Amino acid sequence: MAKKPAAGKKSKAPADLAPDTPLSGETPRKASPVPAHALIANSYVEAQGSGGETHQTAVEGAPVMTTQQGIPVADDQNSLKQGARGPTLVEDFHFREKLFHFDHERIPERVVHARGYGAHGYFELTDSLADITRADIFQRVGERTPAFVRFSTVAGSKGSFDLARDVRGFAVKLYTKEGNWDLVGNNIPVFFIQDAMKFPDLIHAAKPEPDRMFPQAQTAHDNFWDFISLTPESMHMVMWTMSDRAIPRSFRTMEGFGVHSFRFVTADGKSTFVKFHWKPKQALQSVVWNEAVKINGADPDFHRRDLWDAINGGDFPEWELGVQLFDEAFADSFEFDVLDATKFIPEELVPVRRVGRLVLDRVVDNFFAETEQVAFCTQNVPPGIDFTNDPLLQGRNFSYLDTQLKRLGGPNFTHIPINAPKCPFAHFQQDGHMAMTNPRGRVNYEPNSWGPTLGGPREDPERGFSSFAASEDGPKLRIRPESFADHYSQARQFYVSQLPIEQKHIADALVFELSKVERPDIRTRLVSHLLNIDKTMAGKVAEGLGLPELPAPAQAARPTNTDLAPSDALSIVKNGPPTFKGRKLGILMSDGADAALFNALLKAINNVGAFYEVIAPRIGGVTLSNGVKVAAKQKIDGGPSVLFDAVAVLVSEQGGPLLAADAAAQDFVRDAFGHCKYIGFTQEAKPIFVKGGIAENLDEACVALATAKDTTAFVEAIAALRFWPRELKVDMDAG
Ligand code: HDE
Repeated sequence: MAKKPAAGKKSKAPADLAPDTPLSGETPRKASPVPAHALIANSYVEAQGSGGETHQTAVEGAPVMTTQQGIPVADDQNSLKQGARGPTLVEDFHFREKLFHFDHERIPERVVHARGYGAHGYFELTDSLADITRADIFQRVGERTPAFVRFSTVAGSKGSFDLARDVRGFAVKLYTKEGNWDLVGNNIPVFFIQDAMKFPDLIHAAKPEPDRMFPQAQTAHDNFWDFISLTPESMHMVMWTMSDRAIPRSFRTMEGFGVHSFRFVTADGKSTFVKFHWKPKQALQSVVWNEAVKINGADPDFHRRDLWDAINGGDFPEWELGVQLFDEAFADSFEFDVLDATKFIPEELVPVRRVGRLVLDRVVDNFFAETEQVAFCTQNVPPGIDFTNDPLLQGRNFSYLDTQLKRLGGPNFTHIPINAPKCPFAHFQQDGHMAMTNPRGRVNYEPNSWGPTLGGPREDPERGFSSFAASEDGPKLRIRPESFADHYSQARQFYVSQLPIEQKHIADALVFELSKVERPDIRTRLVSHLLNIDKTMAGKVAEGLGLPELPAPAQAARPTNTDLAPSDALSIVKNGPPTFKGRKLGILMSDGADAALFNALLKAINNVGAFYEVIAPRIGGVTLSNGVKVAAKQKIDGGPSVLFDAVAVLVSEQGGPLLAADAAAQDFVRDAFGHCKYIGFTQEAKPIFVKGGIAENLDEACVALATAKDTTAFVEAIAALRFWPRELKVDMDAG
């Protein structure tokens, strides 16, 4: 046996980190209550110490570490052994407890929407709906209801990257005074399928293929497009997921939708149909595909970091709650079935009435306890809100409760603080794994004869939830209604509502995805559906795929209605922000950069409520022309331009050629240009543009910065976010 060095010597425990000030964004740890006796300094001398003994002492002011049972821990560095080099003893309960707990740290990730990020906030009512619903949350203008929101991607696993091309979950838990209301929506108002029966197939097809377990978090593979091309009802949703809606710039810049038609119900039982919308105050914004691919490498946590930074920076994300209200008469006259989740109701037909605002103002204290353990259930609705017969919603009402049992391990997940109602609650459900709030007293059943004080909670026919008294009749059938049969008209309506640049992105995305599909027949089959949506688009996709000839259009159960009016609300670019507020400018700098210009730029950025980051050759920062040192947020190769909404290059005469030789700096300007971003620059930046291959093509969105006035004009201009005409010049798919 090899002789172990330093036998009998105890290795030093790592120094305790006890920073006085937490690092940015860190919440100071709350001390857990420890018994006073535990605060005695715990020091010991080694059994076999022969010089160099380590005396560990308690860190003054820090809580003493204990086991889960509260027993103070003397040594968290070494397991208990028989002799310094001997076997570890089973009696070491601290060691066993630590490993046992670690071994069980994981719970099953969500089968869909595994990767997500949550934050706390509140909903504030701005317009009363008291005449339409008895729901308590909609009664009193100005009243705030606590909220927790979790955003997510659908297909990727928990550790996947944020900028997958995917639908985003937009799940809102509202802790109302009459129980929790979970509005579990998406950032797209329609869905792939009409009947919950098909959900497992859809998800199996979208997830990594089961034999090889790739590709991760991508729909660009055979199984997905095979299923989709055999499921014409998905065509409308596919238009949305191939659009830039599926690659949002931020959770803050996307809309949310309840998708299904729900019901509002008054105290006297009158029902109004309702569709829910979340409209971002930050306006709509997405990235471009080539950028998304690069963001995933540069910062896989791009969306969660953005939300964390915005909230901690005091720029609280906000959405307005909008409702589309309609009655049976509208439902009967509408061209599509309001129970069909592959259809939406254009805002031009039924206006979106804004009735409240959702503000996210607090990040979580602990990701696992809150974001991972939050359990949304579509069936959580308070009195005044009710379901419709949408077969997707009906299926979801079963699935969500069921999935929480598996994920959280027992029926008492409502005892976890993030899931518990914040209003009084009382019932006779008891026991089970990890019960925390069993009912008190002798009585755990009803009816009982113990009277109002001892007898526990009783039902209240007045206040209690009562379902809308819909009358249903008919034979039992496994069938889709005729009224669900049109699969292409709204897909077309969505497509024709887009600006040409947005239509180009849809066709490009289809070409990209289908080019990853190995079986030519699947590619062709999908194009046969596109022909029923828009012939020009289908032609472009076919050309992009190199199809020898166009297939015949897919057989359609209903002919495409080409007369549906385009809707401006469906375009992202038409609904962009009026200013650069809440966006981020990346400033690439070198030593000697013009101090006056830099300060003017910062002032202009601050004036509009935007953010900036300095990117420099060294993380230590740069020294400006006036000798002032500026810290960098990113070293050049860690801060590529894809992370920013616009960029500026402020370099000195020496800095220009220096950075021009750096591949990361070349990429910085080349990508900013290729992604149609606005670029502000000092003349000294020209060598970088030359090496980046863009010097010859500078256009009006490449803005020279010489004076303070230039910086104000630049910050005004960048509110446009992109200069799209450039794309037609730099993209070989353009035409
Ligand atoms: Fe979900 N969905 N879903 N879904 N869904 C889940 O529940 C399901 C659907 C949505 O941040 C699961 O807690 C079925 C539509 C979001 O925790 C599961 C069907 C919409 C989230 C489930 C659908 C959604 C989920 C997995 C077809 C938009 C994440 C983990 C009938 C309106 C919530 C979980 C969070 C999560 C089932 C379709 C949104 C398995 C059966 C349509 C935002 O229960």
